[in-house]
Amino acid sequence: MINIKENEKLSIMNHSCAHLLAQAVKHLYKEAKFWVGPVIEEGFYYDIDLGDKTLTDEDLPKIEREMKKISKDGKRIIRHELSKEEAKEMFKDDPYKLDLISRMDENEERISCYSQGDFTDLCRGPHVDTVKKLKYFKLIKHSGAYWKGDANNKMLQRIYGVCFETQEDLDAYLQELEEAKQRDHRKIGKEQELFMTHELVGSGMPLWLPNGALIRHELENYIYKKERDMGYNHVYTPCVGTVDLYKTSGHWDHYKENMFPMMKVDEEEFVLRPMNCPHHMLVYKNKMHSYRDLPIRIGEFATDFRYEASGAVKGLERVRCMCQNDAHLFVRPDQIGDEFKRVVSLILDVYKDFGIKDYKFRLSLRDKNDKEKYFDDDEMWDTAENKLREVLNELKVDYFEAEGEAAFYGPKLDVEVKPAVGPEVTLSTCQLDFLLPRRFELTYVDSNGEKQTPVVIHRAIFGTFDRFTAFLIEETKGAFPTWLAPTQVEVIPVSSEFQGDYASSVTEKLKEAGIRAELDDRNEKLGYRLRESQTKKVPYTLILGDKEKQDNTISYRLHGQKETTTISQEEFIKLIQEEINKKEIRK
Ligand code: TSB
Ligand code: ZN
Repeated sequence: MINIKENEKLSIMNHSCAHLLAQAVKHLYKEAKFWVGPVIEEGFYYDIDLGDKTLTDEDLPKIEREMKKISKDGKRIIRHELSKEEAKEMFKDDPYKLDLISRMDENEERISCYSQGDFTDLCRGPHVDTVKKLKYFKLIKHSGAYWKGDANNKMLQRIYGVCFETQEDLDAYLQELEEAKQRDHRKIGKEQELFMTHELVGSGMPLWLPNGALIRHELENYIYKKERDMGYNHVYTPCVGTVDLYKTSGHWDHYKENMFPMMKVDEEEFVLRPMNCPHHMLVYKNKMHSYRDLPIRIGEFATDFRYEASGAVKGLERVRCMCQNDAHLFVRPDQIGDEFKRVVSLILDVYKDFGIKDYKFRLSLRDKNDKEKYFDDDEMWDTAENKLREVLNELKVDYFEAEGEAAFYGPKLDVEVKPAVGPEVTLSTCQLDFLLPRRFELTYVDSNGEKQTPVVIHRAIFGTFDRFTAFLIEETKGAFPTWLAPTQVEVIPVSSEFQGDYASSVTEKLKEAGIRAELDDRNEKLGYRLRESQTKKVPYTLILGDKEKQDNTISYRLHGQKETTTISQEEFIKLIQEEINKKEIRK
């Protein structure tokens, strides 16, 4: 999908279109006051104070019509420059614009405004020279948005839109948008009964339904086996810890705003854990280690709780209760490179198995000026960051660097992917940490009998099962490969009266062979049941009529295909078992 913000011409048009939107809103709602209207990857939005009014879906076409009218009228867009004082005078009745003016750079003496007909807005520009050039636009959606993103502030009305140079470009974009909406894991998750949410459980706390839970079990088994093969040992630890645990780790000082508040039980002060590292440090510390024992790899499918802003919470992709596919690898300094490489190969291996091709590696570094978020030890950071660069260059993987994205304890290599809707997110992560082993006073005994401090690599291949499943749903559009599909085979007798028994015995046989088969012998038309099996995206649909019953065969149809193939029951079981065992993906 095109990134409008990165396209100079479209960026200017979309910015201008945000002003056009504001002008139309002002015509329709006299009391409207405007906060900011930036260009984003998907077009533009404007945050507007409409007093007590909350927008409804019916309002957008009305606003759009007014925008068209203004555009046809064809006024020129004119830039003026004012002094700060003049600007304050001009916007004296507008607290939002006054706030913006007061936050402008001290050195910025001149402030620019843009006018079109009866509407003037504070803006750096640039803009197109006439509203006539803004013809092919669409208002996409509206939502509430707290002023300055702070839940203690007033809720403003946000309107999103997009503008193109031609009708064809706009149509193509809207079609892509529609396709993305169809792929949205929240939509498919509901249709296929994968997960649900309920306000009584809380925001960002999804419930995995049986179909979703089946997929998750398969993912857990898959990665558990890989990790066992690579020498990981798995543990179970509680999803709470005391405040003191997180004071020791540094989370209390550097990660508190992402944590749920403390709760007191008897004399102990607990927090729901946001990460599992402190628990795993204690597991390591439970006994003495020799340099020969390292690397020690402690894995866990571990539940964590994080405070995510209510506006950021999204389906399974960004949750407040998540399960990490986590592990902490305790290594000697001379093992960092090799172990890091093993993690990166595992990531690449897993992505290959799932057919994931569209991703970017991001080297996430600290922001040197942010002493609050990042532990203050420049030498330690420089060593860790350089070590990661060195390994990445050796591995010859393409990556980009991003400052301010590191964890508070160290730099990371993150894998970034693009969901159907919304900004990029991190899936896998691999992080280098010299800090926590020091804070927990971890040691191993070296070949001279001296105590040394190990280095820790934090890594999550799936990231969380939650986010990875969200991603997988969108990648596959809900048509999961057979090994993951909640129902692998739908068995449909042409008529339940005549082939019902046969269909039932075939279903049983498949189940005995460990295949997730379902019988649909409802008294519904064949066409209806076939369509439903297609909508549910079941990989194999068996259609059993008289002929099949007579010959003891089955006819199957693959999801998304029209033709049927007839083979013996045994052949079918062999074929599907092979596909499941190989974890084949069909693209
Ligand atoms: C890898 N301590 C490390 C761990 O050892 C850690 O917690 N790293 S993390 O903060 O980057 O989180 C690990 C992964 O969890 C991320 O890469 C991301 O894929 C996933 N994740 C983070 N926040 C959320 C969330 N709110 N919802 C779903 N998944 C999330
Ligand atoms: Zn960790």
